[in-house]
Amino acid sequence: FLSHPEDLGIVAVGFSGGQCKPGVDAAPSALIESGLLTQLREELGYKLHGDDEVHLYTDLVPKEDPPYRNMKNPRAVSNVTKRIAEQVYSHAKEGRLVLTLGGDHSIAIGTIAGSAKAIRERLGREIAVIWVDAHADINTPETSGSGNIHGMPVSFVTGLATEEKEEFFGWLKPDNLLSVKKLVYIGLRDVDPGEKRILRENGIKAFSMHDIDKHGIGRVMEMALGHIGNDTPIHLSFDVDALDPMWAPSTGTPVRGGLTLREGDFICECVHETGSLVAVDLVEVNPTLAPPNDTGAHETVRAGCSLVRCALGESLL
Ligand code: 4U7
Ligand code: MN
Ligand code: MN
Ligand code: MN
Repeated sequence: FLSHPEDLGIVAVGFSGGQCKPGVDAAPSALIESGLLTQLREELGYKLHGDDEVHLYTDLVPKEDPPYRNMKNPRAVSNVTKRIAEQVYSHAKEGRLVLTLGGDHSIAIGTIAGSAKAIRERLGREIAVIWVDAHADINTPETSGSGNIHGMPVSFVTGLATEEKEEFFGWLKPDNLLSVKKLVYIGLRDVDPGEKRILRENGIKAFSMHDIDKHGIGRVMEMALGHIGNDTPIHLSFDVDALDPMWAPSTGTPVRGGLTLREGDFICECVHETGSLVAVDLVEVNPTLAPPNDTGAHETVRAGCSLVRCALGESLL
């Protein structure tokens, strides 16, 4: 699905407005400083495209941004994700694989909107999304208990949540949307009651940690990719909190009982192996959330780098 499989578009998103804890905006710099982009260039042979800048989007964050329909920072998140959608779209339209480094998971509203539209226009195809996360992130503004938009991105990109007003995600058009039939979750273990109802009522495919314990990650990946079907462009959205806090403690909403680092890497390798990958997001790394003198932040950044390298083909022999 890529015109130039060795060309990689990079979007570095230093944005934390989809939730309340500062620090997740520092992740792209931390990942880059630990050598991620150099590794992709020198070890994996990618040609990197991008503006070599970690975007902070400060010009898009209004001074006053009171809640709307229970959403916190709604104008900021809407403005920023609209801009991210344009950035991802412009890479994907050129036939590049797109790597977005978050940022909190609200940014996936932008990444998916951008890749869905580009793949539609370029190939006349719908994308599939593999959402790897402890959480389902499919609250609507009305079902959300927290009001944090990083718990809602899937409801917006699937059109389950809608809003007319341009300044509150009204810019999302049918071209930007993902079909609920083409969505698969892996790693779920902390799903709100309202989200469970949404998953059930829409027949959304989800593999929880229970399913991984029962079948093993190998069988789960066969089933997940089988659900999507061969020959479908894949957007991988990886929330580092899918990993067990043992491997990725520095994240805003850690949940025990998660994936091992090796299981996370394996998921990414399987997605790479399909040859159908068109976009990858790595989100929710928060290098500031670790006790001082603790190795947690370093370990989390290292885990994030490993996941990205696996998705981009490091394990190929
Ligand atoms: B993340 C939560 F209530 N469901 O909506 C919510 F448990 O991107 C958590 O997956 C959302 O880290 C977590 O606030 C969002 C909560
Ligand atoms: Mn999560
Ligand atoms: Mn998430
Ligand atoms: Mn989280």
